[in-house]
Amino acid sequence: MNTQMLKKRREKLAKQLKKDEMLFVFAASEPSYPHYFLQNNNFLYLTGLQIPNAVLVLGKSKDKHLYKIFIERGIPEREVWEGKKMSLAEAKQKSGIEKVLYLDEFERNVDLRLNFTKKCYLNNIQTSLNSPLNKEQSFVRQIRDRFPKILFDDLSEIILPLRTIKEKWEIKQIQKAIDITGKGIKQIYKKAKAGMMEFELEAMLNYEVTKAGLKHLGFKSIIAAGKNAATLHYESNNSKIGKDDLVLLDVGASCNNYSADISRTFPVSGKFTVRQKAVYEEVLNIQKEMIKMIKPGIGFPELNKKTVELITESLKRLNLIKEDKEYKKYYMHSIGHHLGMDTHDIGKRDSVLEVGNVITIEPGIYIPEEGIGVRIEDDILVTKDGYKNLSESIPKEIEELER
Ligand SMILES: [Mn+2]
Repeated sequence: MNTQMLKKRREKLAKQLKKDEMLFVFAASEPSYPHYFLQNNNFLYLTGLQIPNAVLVLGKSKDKHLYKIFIERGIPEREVWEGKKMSLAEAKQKSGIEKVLYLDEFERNVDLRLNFTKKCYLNNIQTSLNSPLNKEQSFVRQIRDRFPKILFDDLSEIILPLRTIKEKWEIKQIQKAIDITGKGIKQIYKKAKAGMMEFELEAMLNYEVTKAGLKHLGFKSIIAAGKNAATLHYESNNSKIGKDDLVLLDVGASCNNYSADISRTFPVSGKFTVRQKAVYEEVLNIQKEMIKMIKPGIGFPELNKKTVELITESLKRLNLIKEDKEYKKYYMHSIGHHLGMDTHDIGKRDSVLEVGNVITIEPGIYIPEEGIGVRIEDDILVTKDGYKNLSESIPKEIEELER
């Protein structure tokens, strides 16, 4: 990540701030085992820094923008155990932000500005009613108690238009994540056998991904054999694969926090049954139809409507339903979502596609009573003339899957 790119992002974001507005972006906290450190995506997007606990502050007074970043101060006695903290100079050099200070100076610094601030934007302030307050929400509370006139808003309101349009560098990261995910999927196609546990397939993927140089996946893999594939977010991956099972993979490696999101469904025996093939063909045809519709200006509502029409026809051909409205029994999600640093990337569900968006197209048909679940998902870049399928090279044709 070069600092020029980071500066441009910050400037674009800052432009949306009005006079006497401030913006706080908190880095992720240090996790404890078994979790690994995963930077907050908005913080990473704006600073390029992979350090915990830091805070980016952006302010606007008159016509001037002020950028500051606060980082942890290293304590020599602890650094013997935990390793060195990032220095002020290194944080400055990596982020391109001139003013880097230590976190113990944060409150005094911010206090001065809060006195004449009208509105603050923060990340992570929208959660759910029964979850404990996170650090951003505690900070909002701290401010609100002392400066009750200040308004608050979620950062996603103003960062969303930036993050949904991918820069060249970002597309490269997504492409790399996809290609490496593809390697893993191809290994699974080759090595999967009836009698294996689903988590063995998961291990094959993890191995390929780490061997190819990516440290982790973008989300918990779904490896679902037979009837498990009809559970949409099946993540336990803990069943034995039966000899005639279809196996549904919904997986994605992560490259610099950019995630792939690929689904493939294949017969573990190397041969579809007649019924499985019929269902698979329907889903594959729908997926291809839907991908062809991708172009700037088309919206998710329109894509969803068309998908439902096509799925309804398919379900009738498969003798699963008679009435149109019954389709919900066998197809219960939407056609896709924005993809990027978050697997289900920020981007509104009713958004209209623009050049530079990356989205998933993932129709599926799930028939629990027959132990069949099929989903096929590709990652699609919206281009000036239509689209580019970034995951085209990962086999999904029937002849490619049968061996
Ligand atoms: Mn997806």
